[in-house]
Amino acid sequence: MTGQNYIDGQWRKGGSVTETINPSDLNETVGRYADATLSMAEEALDAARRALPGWRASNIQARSDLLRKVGDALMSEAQSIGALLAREEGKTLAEAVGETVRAAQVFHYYAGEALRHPGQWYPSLRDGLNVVVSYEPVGVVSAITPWNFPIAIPAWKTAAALAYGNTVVLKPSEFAPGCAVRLTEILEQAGLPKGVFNLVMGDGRALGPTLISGADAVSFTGSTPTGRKVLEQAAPTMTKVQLELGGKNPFVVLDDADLDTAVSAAAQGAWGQTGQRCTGSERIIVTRRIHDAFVERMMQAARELRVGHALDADTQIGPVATQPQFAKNLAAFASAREEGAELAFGGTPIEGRTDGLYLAPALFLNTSNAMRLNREEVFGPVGAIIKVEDLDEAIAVANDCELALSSGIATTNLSHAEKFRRASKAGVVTVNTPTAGVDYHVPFGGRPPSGFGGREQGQGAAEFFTEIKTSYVNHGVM
Ligand code: UN1
Repeated sequence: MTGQNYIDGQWRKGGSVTETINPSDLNETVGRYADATLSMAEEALDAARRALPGWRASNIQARSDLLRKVGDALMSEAQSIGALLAREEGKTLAEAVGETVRAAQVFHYYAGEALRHPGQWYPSLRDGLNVVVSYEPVGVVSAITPWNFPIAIPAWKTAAALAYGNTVVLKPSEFAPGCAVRLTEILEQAGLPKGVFNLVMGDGRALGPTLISGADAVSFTGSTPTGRKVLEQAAPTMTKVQLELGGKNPFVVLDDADLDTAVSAAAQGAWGQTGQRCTGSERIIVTRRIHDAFVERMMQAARELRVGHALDADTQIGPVATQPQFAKNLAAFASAREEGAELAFGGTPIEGRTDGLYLAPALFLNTSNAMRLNREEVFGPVGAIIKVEDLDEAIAVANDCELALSSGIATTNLSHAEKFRRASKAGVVTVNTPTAGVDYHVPFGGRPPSGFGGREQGQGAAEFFTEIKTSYVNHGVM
């Protein structure tokens, strides 16, 4: 796989080249991508700015048809894009194909939303006037995306921005830009006018400030510390900001839970997709009477999970995506043990059939919220059990955390579920289902510092990617 930057309808070489490595097999280079220079990022923003008047005025049926075509192409290429995704990022082929299908569905959804974009009419307080509230494009959008969902997140930022009449500069993660290149090829083939969508690749620290100050809006997904920097960099130009950031998500298991449901949701939440989701369940809060039975079943689930090469048919947990992340996970586990957490399973590198970043899913017991393990996001396959007495203590422990993205509960008691749902301070709450895994037609995101500046997806996207115009019209008719 090779990839270049795409600026004003032209494929462009950059200053240097970044290579990506297959985390399932460190001896395999997956892609070679041209890094954009700062002046290329500026050119991309200028191209998006020039293309804006035409795109914002474009016919909504034509816009919708184009987004549908992109969705169709993503759907028909889901196997090959999924295979590239699995090779470059390391999630299993099933997860990767599923993610590509999701990206296709997102384009189809926004093909409909482009047509279904209402405004409001109000009678005025003043005789002879009425008021029209309409929603206009924000303008030039910079989308800065992470490596963990390298096709879904570029898709849901790009499709939404385009549907509401904005132009886009996408900067994917330098660790997995391949899918963004494929998406760009598809957008080009669908006939998007030049400049409406641009791709620049490279290091976010170098390109970020330009992409933020030169855009009207920036939609960023990544860590909370980086999100804070994005917000600071957006302040002087007052660039509109949408931040989807870290999680340290609690999953509560009550005495009255159905054990199968609880174990499957907790295991999927903690270890699914190698734990590399901001919505993963890292803190598993379990009431005393079910604790031992639950732990025994979680140990069994961990033992049965097959960790291996992302492309092997029987693999359930792929490798850790990058070497720096692998080292960070091991350091976090070592520090957890130093502060007294009991490592009951995994947490150590394992051998695979190839030289990959394989890590056995980790389960810690006897942990508490006071530990760093339960305060700082670990972007890896880890669940830490916190034993509590009852629902009230579970709620207190769940909410006792700076981050507030998602939270979940396993219970068969409707009132317990409702009490938790109301008390949780997270932006997403799940009942008897994992804290990770979200629908695209409803808002997604967390409260600060897990998120800032409005939700993504569903109605959230319509709000972020538009600006309100309130028009008072004196029609003179009494
Ligand atoms: C999911 O849980 O399916 O980076 C989506 C992330 C989130 C998306 C999670 N922005 O993990």
